[in-house]
Amino acid sequence: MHRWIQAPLLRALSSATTGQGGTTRLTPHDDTAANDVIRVRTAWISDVHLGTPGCQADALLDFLRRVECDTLFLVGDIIDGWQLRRSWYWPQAHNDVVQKLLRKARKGTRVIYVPGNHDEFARKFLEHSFGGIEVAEEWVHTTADGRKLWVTHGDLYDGVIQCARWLALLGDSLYEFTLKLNRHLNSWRARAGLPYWSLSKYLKLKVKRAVSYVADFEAALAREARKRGVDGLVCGHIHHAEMREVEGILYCNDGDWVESLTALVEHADGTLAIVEWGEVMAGRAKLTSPEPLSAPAAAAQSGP
Ligand SMILES: [Mn+2]
Repeated sequence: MHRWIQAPLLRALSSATTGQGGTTRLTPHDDTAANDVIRVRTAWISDVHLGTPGCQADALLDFLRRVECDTLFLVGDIIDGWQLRRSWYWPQAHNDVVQKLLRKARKGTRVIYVPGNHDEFARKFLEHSFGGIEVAEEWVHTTADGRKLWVTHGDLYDGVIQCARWLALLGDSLYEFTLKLNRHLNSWRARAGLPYWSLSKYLKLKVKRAVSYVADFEAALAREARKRGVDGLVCGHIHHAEMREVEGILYCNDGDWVESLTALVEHADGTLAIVEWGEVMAGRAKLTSPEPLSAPAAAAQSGP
């Protein structure tokens, strides 16, 4: 790998595992992750892409079943209108996600839907409510410790989407192709007993970091946030969960549910955390099926 690609890639990978900005990450090692229901004050999810084969609806359903929150933000690209227009794809699990969201709204969770570019059709219904789900172009959320967070999908500050829509659509097709490749690769990896590994996430980190696309996006959003006089922002859109200071503004990206299975949550005290749900599920699988003592080790212990 070339040096100039490697350095930003390593930076990206290390910041992804350590977390920054005085915030914590919910991992399977946290006490809360082992319990059945995780209670948080607020949760943000985005880039679910219902209506596409890439959408990992089952993992999201698991998240929605286990995470209880007062307020749930749907931060755009929840339904993929771009792809549904090309070909109709709507399995039962995608219905279940919609039903689960409506049910949450009915049971007292405040659900706020901030549309993105793939579900821009929903922008026609701003200030309306569907089955208790409020639709808004953007939002300012106040955390329990009094910080103001501006909530927006982020596409309006994406140079590629704003300047060259045709390029965005081409990129979309290439992206679908790598996701398809990723599915085949991972069904092979699963058969070989290897854990899930995201090819598209890996490629995107390498390519996008190299062309400083992500950095430009983060800086543009931080500037917009400053104009609004808030302390931080929550967005999605680039399918890369992140929480760090950008130009003095707390930049939070809640990731996506096609590759990284991530969400952003706010605990009761206002602490923010990125939740890696793939890891939570893997940790739970380990907890429920403990490894039996391997034969040689058992023999050694009971030996003469
Ligand atoms: Mn988007």
